[in-house]
Amino acid sequence: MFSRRNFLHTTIASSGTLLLRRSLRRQPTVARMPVVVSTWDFGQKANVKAWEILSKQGRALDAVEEGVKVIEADASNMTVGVGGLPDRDGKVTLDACIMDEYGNAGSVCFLEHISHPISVARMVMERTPHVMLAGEGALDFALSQGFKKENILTKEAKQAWEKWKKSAEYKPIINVENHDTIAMLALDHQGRLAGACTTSGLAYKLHGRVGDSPIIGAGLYVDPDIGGAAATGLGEAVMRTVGSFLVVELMRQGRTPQEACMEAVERIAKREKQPRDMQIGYLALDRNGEVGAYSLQKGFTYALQDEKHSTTVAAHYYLK
Ligand code: SD4
Repeated sequence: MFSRRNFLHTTIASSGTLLLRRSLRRQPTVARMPVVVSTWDFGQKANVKAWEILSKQGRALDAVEEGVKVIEADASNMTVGVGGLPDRDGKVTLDACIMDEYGNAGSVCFLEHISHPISVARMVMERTPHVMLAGEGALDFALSQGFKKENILTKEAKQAWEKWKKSAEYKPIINVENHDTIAMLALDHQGRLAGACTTSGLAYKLHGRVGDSPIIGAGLYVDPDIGGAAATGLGEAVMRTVGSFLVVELMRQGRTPQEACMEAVERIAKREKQPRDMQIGYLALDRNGEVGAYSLQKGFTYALQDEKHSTTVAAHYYLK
């Protein structure tokens, strides 16, 4: 029979377990304002640029845009902007989105010939009444705003595609060797939050395929009152679970950024049939500057910059 004594006992025991889980789940990366975090090791290079802005009391939105542009412009990086690997028809199609401290959002997807899709996404946010523009419409808009049409398929990316074509194995899988979308979250000295995410998506994808990265709530989400989250990895799995929105909503319900990332990854691990064939990484930053990161498999890293740290951190992961 249910008694008050049993009830107290159960409550104390389960809150003890909860506390233990919480302490195990916390990563020691509490940062002060301002702070910037971004996905993967190469995020460090992007953080340096973002920090130039944040350390001069600049706005988080400018920091994330300028930060990810460093990686978009880097032709040696084959998964973002210039130098990105093409789809299976040999076309480089880019996805990007951005959110500001008011929760405004802008996005472009399936965009060709433009080296800085993140800046086009920002203009969609600031200069149109819309959130998302796609394909030719996004290109027309970019050109109307003064962007130049460029060839962003580098010699190296073309050669890699030609080599792939010989076997033309259609296997757009992201695993531990094949990744690199840049997503960045920043909190500035005034506590303004912003996020940006930009990618060329899966290499050799079907022409027209759009991933999670430009989808508000999937690849990126910022709620100014709670925090922000971003995803990298196999976009289809992130989209099916509206991953970044989920992470932010879990934080709203009281989870730490770390707990929220873990729960979102666990959800994917449980519902995907072959989780070992993919990689997913979440990064979260709450409005107090606390950071969380977690991935499905070993190998996900993120870069963090604040007044005291400039570092890359290997995230904990689910599949051992
Ligand atoms: C996509 N999420 O297009 C992107 C790819 C990625 O690390 O994040 N790669 O599915």
